[in-house]
Amino acid sequence: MELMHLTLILIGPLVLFSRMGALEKLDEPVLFGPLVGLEGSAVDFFCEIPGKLATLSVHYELYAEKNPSRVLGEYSSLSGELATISQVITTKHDGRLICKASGHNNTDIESSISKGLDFRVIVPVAEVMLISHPSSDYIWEGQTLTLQCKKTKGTYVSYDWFWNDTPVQMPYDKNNDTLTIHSVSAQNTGDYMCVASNQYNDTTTFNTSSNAVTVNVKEYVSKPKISFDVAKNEDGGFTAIITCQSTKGTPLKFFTLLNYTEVLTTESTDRTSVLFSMPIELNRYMGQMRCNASNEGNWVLSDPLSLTVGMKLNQPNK
Ligand SMILES: *[C@@H]1O[C@H](CO)[C@@H](O)[C@H](O)[C@H]1NC(C)=O
Ligand SMILES: *[C@@H]1O[C@H](CO)[C@@H](O)[C@H](O)[C@H]1NC(C)=O
Ligand SMILES: *[C@@H]1O[C@H](CO)[C@@H](O)[C@H](O)[C@H]1NC(C)=O
Ligand SMILES: *[C@@H]1O[C@H](CO)[C@@H](O)[C@H](O)[C@H]1NC(C)=O
Ligand SMILES: *[C@@H]1O[C@H](CO)[C@@H](O)[C@H](O)[C@H]1NC(C)=O
Ligand SMILES: CC(=O)N[C@H]1CO[C@H](CO)[C@@H](O)[C@@H]1O
Repeated sequence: MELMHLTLILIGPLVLFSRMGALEKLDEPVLFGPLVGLEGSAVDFFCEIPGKLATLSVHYELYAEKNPSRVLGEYSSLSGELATISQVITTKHDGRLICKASGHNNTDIESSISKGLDFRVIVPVAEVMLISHPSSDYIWEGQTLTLQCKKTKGTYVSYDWFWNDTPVQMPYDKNNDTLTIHSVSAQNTGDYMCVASNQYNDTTTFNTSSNAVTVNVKEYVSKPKISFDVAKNEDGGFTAIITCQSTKGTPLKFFTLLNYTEVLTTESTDRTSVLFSMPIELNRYMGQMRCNASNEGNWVLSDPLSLTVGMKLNQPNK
């Protein structure tokens, strides 16, 4: 029993060795041809085994490395000639191509595979559309604006971005087909457009422009400043002219005059300030005036202002 076991182990490797010895392995073939092709164009790839005997018939097959179960083209070289494999280029050819050489109608010859040929298939870029996120008519300052240049067709595409017809200069993140502006400000308002392009060779390039997208950045109102002047009326009474001013903020702005919390009056304006006038009595505390500035984005209260007009009257007729 011990002995038989030992014999089997010895015989195993011997059988394997003799079978391998009977197989003739082809040398590695070399695949060559152009490195780039236009979709739909005709391209010839070539494959050969350098130094091979002319008498050996070899069958060559072209594959995409990513899909080894699908033969893209083949050629039988019966008298040692260079294998020419003609192809009409489709996106299946994009990536690493390999050539497999095997014995023509001879399974006793072990096949071999070439090194890869990195081939790029250029599909001319077409129909790009600029999509904005958020997609509303306007965006508030501080938000993130993302613009995507979405293509329908095209490979190896690069993108150029335009703002009011000039190349985008402001800081942004550019990633593939997307432009991201973090924390937009009013300066980012304008018309955006992208141009997608790809290139086949030095003279043949393709490009296509997107639609323009108008981005309107709205600003929040800044804290209003409240101040007042006093004017003397014709009838001898006095009027306080209260100014509320918010230098920043997208119109339409609303200014509300408050006596502490009580709303006295509201005005809307597309300017930076409004004037409120109010009859006052001298040497009397008229209240704690504040103004509230708002637009659709936010509202901010001013500091309070004590409205007291004391006056030493130095008029000669008094
Ligand atoms: C660009 O897009 C491709 C495909 O959509 C993706 O695989 C790749 O990760 C992207 N590149 C970056 C830097 O995000
Ligand atoms: C680029 O490709 C076009 C179309 O195939 C061809 O007519 C042209 O001669 C090529 N130009 C160069 C510089 O190879
Ligand atoms: C797009 O192509 C045209 C010619 O077809 C060229 O004049 C223009 O400069 C190209 N635009 C870009 C952004 O590459
Ligand atoms: C503001 O409120 C104070 C206290 O309630 C009051 O005395 C004053 O008359 C008010 N002023 C106006 C202008 O309404
Ligand atoms: C300020 O104005 C806004 C918008 O009109 C309003 O919602 C808010 O209550 C006001 N604030 C005060 C303190 O009156
Ligand atoms: C007899 C035999 O197997 N013939 C094959 C030789 O190879 C070609 C392809 O190159 C086949 O079409 C034949 O059937």
